[in-house]
Amino acid sequence: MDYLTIIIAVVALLLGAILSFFFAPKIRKEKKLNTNQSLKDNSIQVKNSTSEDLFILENEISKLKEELTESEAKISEYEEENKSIKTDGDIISDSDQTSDEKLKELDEEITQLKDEIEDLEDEISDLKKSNNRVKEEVSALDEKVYVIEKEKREITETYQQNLKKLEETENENKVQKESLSFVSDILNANNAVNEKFIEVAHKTWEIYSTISNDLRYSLGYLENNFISDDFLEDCWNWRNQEVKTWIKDKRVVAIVGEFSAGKTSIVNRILKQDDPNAVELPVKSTETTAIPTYISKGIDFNCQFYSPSGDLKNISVESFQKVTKSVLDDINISSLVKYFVLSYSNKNLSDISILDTPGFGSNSDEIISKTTEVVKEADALFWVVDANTGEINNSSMNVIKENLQKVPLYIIINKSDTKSQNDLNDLKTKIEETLNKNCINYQEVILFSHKYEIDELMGILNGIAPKKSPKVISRVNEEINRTLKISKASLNKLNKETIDLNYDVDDSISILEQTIQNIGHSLEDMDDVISFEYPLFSKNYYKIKESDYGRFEKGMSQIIESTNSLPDNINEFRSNSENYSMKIDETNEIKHYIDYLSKSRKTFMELVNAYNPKLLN
Ligand SMILES: Nc1nc2c(ncn2[C@@H]2O[C@H](COP(=O)(O)OP(=O)(O)OP(=O)(O)O)[C@@H](O)[C@H]2O)c(=O)[nH]1
Ligand SMILES: [Mg+2]
Repeated sequence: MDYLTIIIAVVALLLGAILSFFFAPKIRKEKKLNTNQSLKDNSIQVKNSTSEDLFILENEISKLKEELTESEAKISEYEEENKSIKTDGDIISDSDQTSDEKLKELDEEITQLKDEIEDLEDEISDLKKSNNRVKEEVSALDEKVYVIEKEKREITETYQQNLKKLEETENENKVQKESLSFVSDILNANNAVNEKFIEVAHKTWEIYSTISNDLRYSLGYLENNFISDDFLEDCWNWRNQEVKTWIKDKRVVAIVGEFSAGKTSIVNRILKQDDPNAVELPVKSTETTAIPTYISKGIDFNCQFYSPSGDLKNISVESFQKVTKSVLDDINISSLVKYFVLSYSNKNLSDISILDTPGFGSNSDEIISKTTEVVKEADALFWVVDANTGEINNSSMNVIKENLQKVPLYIIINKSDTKSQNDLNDLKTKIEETLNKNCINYQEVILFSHKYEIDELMGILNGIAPKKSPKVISRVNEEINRTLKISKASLNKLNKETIDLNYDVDDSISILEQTIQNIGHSLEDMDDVISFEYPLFSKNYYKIKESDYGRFEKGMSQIIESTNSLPDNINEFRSNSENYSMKIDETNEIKHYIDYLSKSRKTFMELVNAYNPKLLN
């Protein structure tokens, strides 16, 4: 390769580099403009773009510097060669001259390039300065953004909290409105227009009060008055059963257990059988049933409630359905409502009355006492366990042990649809073991789900023996008759004793009379032996003949003797008279008692005969 070719290559290379540098500033300028624009738009983007620009420029400058060094090296190499040619006396050709000129031009261009590089370096330094400024601005902006974002976060948090509070208050208001409207419905409820109920309530109340007042009082005379507190409780239960048509002569089954175990769903399942449109009882995944609810057969659907004072009142189905635990949480409804009484014309309910109860949960103590109170009327209990909670827990075991062992107990493992058959078998075995370990008497453990058929469950319900109504009325009748018989026998005995005592009194009177008579006789006798003398010459005097003195002395000692016996005779008379009058009082008392008891019995018999004479059998 000759020198000329080398020079041309170097020049071309340099020209290429120079050209690229001529256009680069333009691009950079545009970039800078764009960068400034984006700075305004977004400080972070500006910062990144400026750094990128700098990076590119610095890269290009270092590349140019490398190329420049390379060119300078080649030029000096070429000059060296040129010098050596000239020194060797070679002929300098035209082309050599041209190359000198070109070298010169190249030199100039290099100088120009150096200037250009200097300019670029100045520009870089400016750019760095502006970059720093931008960085400062960006960091100031960042700070502001941070503060604004913090404020925004705080405001959002406060907003969210307020929103939550608002929702809570709205919910509370809703619940309070619902509970108020429920209480107002209850307070304004009309008495159920059920003449039969009113008549039975009235008649049985009269019978109950005759037993608890008149008869109890009249029988109070007896040491072992059979009308004890326990007997009166039996009478009250009898009266309740007579009045409560929803339990009278029915198998009463109470469904109990922890909340959300699915107790109400079991009732709904039975109600829905054969009647898909039956009014359902409220069911939720949270604590729901708030008031015990009886479900039994009636001519039509009917929604009523039974008050603690024994009134049956009507309530709308809407009011009934809006009552859940959350609605009644803050009000003590037990003073207004004892339980709801619903009737359905559902043939599955013939002879059966189901009592759905509030589940044990948050405020269990109160629920336990309320439930224990109402389940007293039941003939059997169904304890419902959610298959998903597994075991019956300790507190439930205690509730069962302490309060629910008076009638047959069945265990239902509910929601069985959510478990495999194997799991259910294991659970059943586990529950049976726990029941046995805790000495809890139970009939059987049943698997159920609201998705199952109800035949098996209904079979168990129908097999429960209804509790026998306590035979209090016939018992009262028998006891009155027995008491009257005893009292009359006592009266006869008293009459006899009075007659005997009367004789005693007569005897003591006779003795007293006799003593007094004896004294009289002695005095008369003594009087016979004393004669009054009127001598002429002396004072008057009494005299007893010596032969009569014996009589006189005898009379005297008889008088002394009789007089001495008088106090005893009087005492005997007194004591006999007292005994006699006591017997008379006793006799009068028992006569009066027999009269009173006979009258009470008469009232009682009239009331029972007017209500239901069969009760006397
Ligand atoms: N998978 C399934 N879920 C059920 C079943 N029975 C009830 N549930 C659900 O369990 C939840 C509670 O049901 P409820 O019937 O209200 O339970 P409860 O025992 O009456 O509850 P409280 O009235 O609060 O004592 C509801 O979400 C029902 O849908 C069942 O057999 N299977
Ligand atoms: Mg319920």
